Amino acid sequence: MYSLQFFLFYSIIKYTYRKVDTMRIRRQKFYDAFIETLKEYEKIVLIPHNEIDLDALASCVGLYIFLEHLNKEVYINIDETNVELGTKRAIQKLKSLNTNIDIKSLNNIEVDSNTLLILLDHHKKEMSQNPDIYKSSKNIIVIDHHIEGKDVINNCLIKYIDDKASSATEMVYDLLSNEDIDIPNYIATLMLAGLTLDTSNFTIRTTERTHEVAAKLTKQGAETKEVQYLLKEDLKQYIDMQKIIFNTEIINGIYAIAVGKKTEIYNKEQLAKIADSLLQFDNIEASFCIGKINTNIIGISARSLGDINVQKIMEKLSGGGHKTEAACQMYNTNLLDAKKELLKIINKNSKQ
Ligand SMILES: [Mn+2]
Repeated sequence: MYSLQFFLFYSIIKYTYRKVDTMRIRRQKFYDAFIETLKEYEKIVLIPHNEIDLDALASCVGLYIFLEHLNKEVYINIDETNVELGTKRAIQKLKSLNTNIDIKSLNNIEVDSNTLLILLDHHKKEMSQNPDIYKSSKNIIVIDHHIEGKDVINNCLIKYIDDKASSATEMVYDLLSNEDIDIPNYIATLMLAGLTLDTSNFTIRTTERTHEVAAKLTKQGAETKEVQYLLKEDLKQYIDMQKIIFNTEIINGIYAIAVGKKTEIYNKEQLAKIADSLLQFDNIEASFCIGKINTNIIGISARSLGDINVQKIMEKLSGGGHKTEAACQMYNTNLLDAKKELLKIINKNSKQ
């Protein structure tokens, strides 16, 4: 009995350490490669994704501070007409504080074959704020925390995708802490907002590391009241979301399926957000949000608390992802048929 207990204890310790170790080694490897690559470039443009959210902005701003510390010429490429509400507030504040963060639209930055481009919080060119930028330079680094998709950029200098990280901000924070760089108060606030947004208030994708980073940002002067202000939602969008949630059906007591309106086109993030929020209700183990993402494409976003493998369910619909986060796209069908297909798979799945 004693030796069994000892064996279990030893295995757990060994496993935990191995996990921490590989993560640490991966981070260190990226750090070394990143620093080495940076030596070859003086001018760097940071590129967030389309409809910039607070994680995309905060990771860009955090990396900006890091690169400025290394005396690089840095720009953040933002088309200010195409940003989320919280991001708009943050950019206004950054400008009023005279932080010297150089936010420029694409036609105001000279990009040539010696410019380094860094994609943050996404890994597909077509999701970038200005995909035209890739015509001028092929030197690309990707830093992202999203599950790697099929059309990821292949010929880049460094591809650092860590889907265990809560946010791109958390990944960038590692760089800053490695160099012991002081983060100005408002930027710490912005970074905490990025973490809070992507973890839906530290309820999903949150690890010990996420809490650690949040604590350190608070120590650097991040203000939770300001975070709350930045995360204030647009009431109309919220009502639209509630309307879909209102249309939720519960299957077998544990699956929640919400369906969007026939007349509305949603973006994938909206579907994901709704699936995320359905998980917070009593007894729900897995959630799905079905909606049109194009005139002839239906998207399904799936989430699970962990016991139900939504990746397997989505794979049966030619999609993919992870055990707890997955998605698929269906062509030439309608919302009703898409739901029927999904129900078939769920019913089969629960009989197994
Ligand atoms: Mn993100």
